[in-house]
Amino acid sequence: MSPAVPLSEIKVEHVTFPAAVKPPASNNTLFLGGAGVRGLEIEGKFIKFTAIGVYLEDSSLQSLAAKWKGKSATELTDSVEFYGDIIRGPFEKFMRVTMILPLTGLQFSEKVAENCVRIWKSLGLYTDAEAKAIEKFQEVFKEETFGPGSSILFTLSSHGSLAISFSKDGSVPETENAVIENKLLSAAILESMIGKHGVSPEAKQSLATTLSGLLRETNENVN
Ligand code: HCC
Repeated sequence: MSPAVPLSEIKVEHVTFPAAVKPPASNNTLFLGGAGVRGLEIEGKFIKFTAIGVYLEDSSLQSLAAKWKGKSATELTDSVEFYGDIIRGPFEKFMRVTMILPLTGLQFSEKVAENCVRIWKSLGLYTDAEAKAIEKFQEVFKEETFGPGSSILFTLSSHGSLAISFSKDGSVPETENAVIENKLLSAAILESMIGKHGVSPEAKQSLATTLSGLLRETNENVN
């Protein structure tokens, strides 16, 4: 099942997310599910740090249709379970995080690691394997710096491996910089973006709007 409506790019601040992308470490073209800003409240001011785009494999629609077809964007936005089904669904996901402000690899990876560990602990899932995976994750970012417009790319395979790539602009490189084989880490990174306490409520909202529409369009096309 393919997205049956013409998809469009999404602009977040000055950052453009194209409607479709072929991620590194994947042979598929994924569609843009949603995008939004990730900001932080600093001294009473909302500072926009990054723009996050979430892409999904076409087969996600088939996978999500049974439970979520016919739901409004608002119903989807309000459902923790809906985002859980995206996060843990058996299809590829790809996320592009593009800098609005400069960040060091250390700053970025510490924030992500903090969120992942919090998620695991809340689920009672934090074992040695995850501690090692997050250590490896932080290692990958240690020497990197990210100027405005540069991107961090995450490809989550359907079996749960995580490919990490870097790009100096919005472009998507052919090959990945590192692969970490840890399904819980893959899930936690996406969860930290669009899960219950996800860092980008705007991306969550955008996903719900896109998917509500796309799932509606699948009505006539189910096998
Ligand atoms: C995630 C994915 C992306 C971010 C995140 C968690 C992110 C980080 C921005 O936090 C950021 C902003 C200010 C800092 C450090 C990081 O975009 O000092 O799962």
